[in-house]
Amino acid sequence: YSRAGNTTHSGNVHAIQDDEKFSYGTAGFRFKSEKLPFIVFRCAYVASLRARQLNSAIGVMITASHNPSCDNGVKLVDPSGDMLNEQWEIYATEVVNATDAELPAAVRALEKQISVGKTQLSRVVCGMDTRCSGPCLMNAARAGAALFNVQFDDIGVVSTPMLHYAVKAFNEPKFAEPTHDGYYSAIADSFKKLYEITEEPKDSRYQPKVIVDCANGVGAPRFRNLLERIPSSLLEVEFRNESEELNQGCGADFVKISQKLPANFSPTAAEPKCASFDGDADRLMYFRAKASENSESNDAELFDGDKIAVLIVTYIREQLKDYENSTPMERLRLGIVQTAYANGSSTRYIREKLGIEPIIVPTGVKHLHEAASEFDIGIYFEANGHGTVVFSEIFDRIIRRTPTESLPLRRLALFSRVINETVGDAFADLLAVEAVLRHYGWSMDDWAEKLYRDVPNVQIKVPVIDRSIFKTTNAEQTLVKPVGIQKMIDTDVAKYNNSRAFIRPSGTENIVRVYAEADTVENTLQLGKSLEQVVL
Ligand code: 16G
Ligand code: ZN
Repeated sequence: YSRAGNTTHSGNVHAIQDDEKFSYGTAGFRFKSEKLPFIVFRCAYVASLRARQLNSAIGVMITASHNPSCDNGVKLVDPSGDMLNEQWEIYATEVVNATDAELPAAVRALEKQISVGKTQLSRVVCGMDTRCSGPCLMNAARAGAALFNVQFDDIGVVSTPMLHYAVKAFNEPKFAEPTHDGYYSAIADSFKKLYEITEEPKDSRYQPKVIVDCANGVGAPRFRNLLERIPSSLLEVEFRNESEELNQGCGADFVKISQKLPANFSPTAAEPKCASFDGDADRLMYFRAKASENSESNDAELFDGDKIAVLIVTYIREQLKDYENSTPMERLRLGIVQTAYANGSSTRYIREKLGIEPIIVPTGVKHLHEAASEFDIGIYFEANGHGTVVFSEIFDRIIRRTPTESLPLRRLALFSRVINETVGDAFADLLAVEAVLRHYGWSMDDWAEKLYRDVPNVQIKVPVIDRSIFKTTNAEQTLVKPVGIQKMIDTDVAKYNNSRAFIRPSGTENIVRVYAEADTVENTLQLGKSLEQVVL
């Protein structure tokens, strides 16, 4: 697994030049799959060091999420199921970037730097998505972990959130059993119990049926396994896009960016409630066919991460009232975290109607997760459908572990266990959304009308030669470099009503992203186009 001997899953040597450098980005290392064997090998070794340092389980996830099937990637997971510590991202980058000749010295230096405590609990837990390069990379990971004699657990084909969950479960046995079954039953059992103590309103318009676009990824087999534990009378799921080309014309990312129906969804058929996973099932997007005179139109009406977040926060706040009324002194702090991509209407609604000041942070789960962890109940969602709710120890003590007669508080405790608090999880989030819609007796129409309406928005990808010249501040909403561009953005934005826009470099692709909102669809597209010209 050296750079020189890097061998692809089809058995060809694909040497990596010494001067080719890589960096641990928002998605870990993610490239064409042929580059990955030596990277995964070295990352698993770094994971084993981290495991020995903390005497804990560390996760390695092999996935490239919504990217095409020829890509793959690797990402490390810290003991509590969180993203890897930042200093260790730097170590991982250094180890991967060492030449074959430099590697032994780099490794010795690192081994000297970290102090190793007891080691009997140290292990590397590795999962992969459905890509055909996965098994070869799993072998690379096993070999990397073996260098330092750390136990290696191959948990097979899993969604990214299942791997995060398993890592936490290995480290905190009370949390759940660290197996596929442990994950399925913890979530499904909580969903069923929550169902039992939730009374659907008499005039309910809720439909217990969802059509799910699996992006031809890991969501198909694993969500089927989870649903085996939930009777179809409680929730019926129809599966689409299970085994064709991964992420091709489908999946949560496709639906969000294109605002179109995914492959195999027809605009004419009665498909009232649909949802889309991404390739590794850590993102969820609800949608339905957009009402239109043109029966050929493939436009989708989105119920994205913002809509899901607002739905969930509305529910949690309502359940929490009971507690606040009975214990006015000890408040639980409820917070909500978004990024600049959150639809302006959602941010305004949260601020003005719910009376909560949303926190805006830079793109990337680790920023959202960290900010949400400041609260007793921290809800975070990216507009692209990645999000979850995190709970503090105080919440755990007061809500989960204190017996109560209060139905709202019992519901809240169960809801917190349906949610996968380690990371955004398409399966858990879908079950959480269904539980809330049923609680309110809501149809998709109700969900669309009773909260807020999106302002029109557009996202454009602009290819650039070097995205590193673009520098932002103010949670990515202001460009400080190249000098002068922000002024041009401001001038364009000022021409429209209710408008907002920003340009930021992607953290995952060699492009910059333009985001624009305005009062009408036409104006939004115009604003987007003119901003594209600013970058080109
Ligand atoms: C990664 C991030 C996701 C973010 C996306 C933005 C994680 C686990 N994933 O997929 O949260 O929305 O990158 O990509 O952090 P971009 O920088 O290309 O816009
Ligand atoms: Zn993903």
